Amino acid sequence: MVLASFSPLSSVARLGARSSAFQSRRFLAQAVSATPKIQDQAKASSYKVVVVGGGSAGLAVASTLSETLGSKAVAVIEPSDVHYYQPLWTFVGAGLKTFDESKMAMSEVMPEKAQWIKDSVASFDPKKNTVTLANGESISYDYLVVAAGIQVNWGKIKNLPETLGKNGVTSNYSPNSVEKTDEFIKAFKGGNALFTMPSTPIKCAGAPQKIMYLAEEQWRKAGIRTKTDIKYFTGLGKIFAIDKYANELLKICKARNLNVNYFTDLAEIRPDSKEAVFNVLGGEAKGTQLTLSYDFLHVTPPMGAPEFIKSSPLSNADGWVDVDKETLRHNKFQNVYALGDCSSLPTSKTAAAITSQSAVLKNNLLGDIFGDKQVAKYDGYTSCPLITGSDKLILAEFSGYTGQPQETFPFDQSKERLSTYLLTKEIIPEIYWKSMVKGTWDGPGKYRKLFRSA
Ligand code: FAD
Ligand code: UQ1
Repeated sequence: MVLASFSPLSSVARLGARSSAFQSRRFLAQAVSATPKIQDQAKASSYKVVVVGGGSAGLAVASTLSETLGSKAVAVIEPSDVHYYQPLWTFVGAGLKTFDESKMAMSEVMPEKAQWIKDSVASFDPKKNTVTLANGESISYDYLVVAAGIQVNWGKIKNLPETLGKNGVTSNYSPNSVEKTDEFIKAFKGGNALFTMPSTPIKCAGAPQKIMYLAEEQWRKAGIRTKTDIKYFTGLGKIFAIDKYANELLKICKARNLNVNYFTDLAEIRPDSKEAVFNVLGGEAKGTQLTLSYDFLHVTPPMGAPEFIKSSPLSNADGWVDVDKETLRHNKFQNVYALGDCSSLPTSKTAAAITSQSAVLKNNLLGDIFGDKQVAKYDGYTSCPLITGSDKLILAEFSGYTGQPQETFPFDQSKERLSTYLLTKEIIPEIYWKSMVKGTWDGPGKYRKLFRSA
């Protein structure tokens, strides 16, 4: 395979310089029909790099790799016609953004020089350097990047699949129900409002409580707060993993009369009696169940590693793609990398984390290809913009590896602010569409260094 001439040493540094070319490419992509990007299945079945998943992580990586390695060198295997900017769903659920603003046709965001294979991966054979598609076809690679996201296990809550989107039961975690959250919040007339967070790992661990703050604000403004009881149930023992932010969140819950319950995991919904049943996982009542009636129920379902990864040789004991936490290289198969929600990286699963992870992965993979041994290392950076009202936000930024804050700005980000709210609502989505999916945003690290050195 012929590769474009490229110096791997400066691969990540040069991403920014290419951004204007990338921006104009998006408009070009909109003008061109989607079909040429979809692989003619009869042609290539072998690629320099195969990327599994065209979500936040897959596109951030595939854009740069396909620009660098040239047409036909990179394939993205992705079954969905639509790409979602999921972080916007908290705003959509509260009626602060439209659902349409969170989505883009996959054909518009798929990198122009990448081959889009519109199918799912069914299985991996890393010893033979192949993946098998759902249609039975085999695709081979020199390098594999796994970016297939997390699996949302709706069926693990009894009756959730059939009750979702009906009679006050909703979730911001599905494109099919996120607009129902807004509808049900606005239709609510008072009573019991429950918000849940499971005991499993999830994407964006702050989202289950962000929607509670936004709903409470709306009900207060609508004058029904005094006849509304709001309870938050988490399967975990803390409201947020990092104490600096958890302490502020607890103050807010206290001031706004939001009742926080730990080690209580939603197990069942009884739609006829409008009851939610929780398993108690800790404390004196451990092993018992708690049943509460609801008038509004926002569910964050349990999540886990995708089944097709869990059952593959790529997974660790918990089912995640087993990669080195610094280099993102697979611990057993040297030509395999993973990032994002499906990876074993022991940090909080967010799009923000992927900004740093993708830069590290691209540096290291291009280093393999071009024979450069300068290894980049991921430090566990992640972020959770904790929206606490329609004009305020706590911008948690930290390393999941050290548990220490890693804040970008020269002010205390644990305090609620309008500036960080506007940044998250208006500026970061622009960065996402104009830069992150085009592979030119490697996170706010350089701004953090700039502010720290000033
Ligand atoms: P995804 O973006 O989910 O993409 C995975 C892709 O893989 C999908 O396109 C899927 O179709 C594809 N795929 C799945 N199975 C296969 C298969 N078998 N073969 C091929 N392709 C496959 N993050 C933040 O940084 N900030 C926030 O404020 C924030 N808020 C959030 C709020 C909500 C309500 C939600 C749901 C998420 C939020 N996130 C936030 C998390 C963020 O959206 C995810 O962490 C991020 O999208 C993960 O990217 P990913 O590429 O790993 O997975
Ligand atoms: C970020 O870079 C990012 O990716 C585009 C997010 O995803 C939605 C985020 O939520 C955050 C907070 C960041 C970090 C960016 C800045 C400017 C602090």
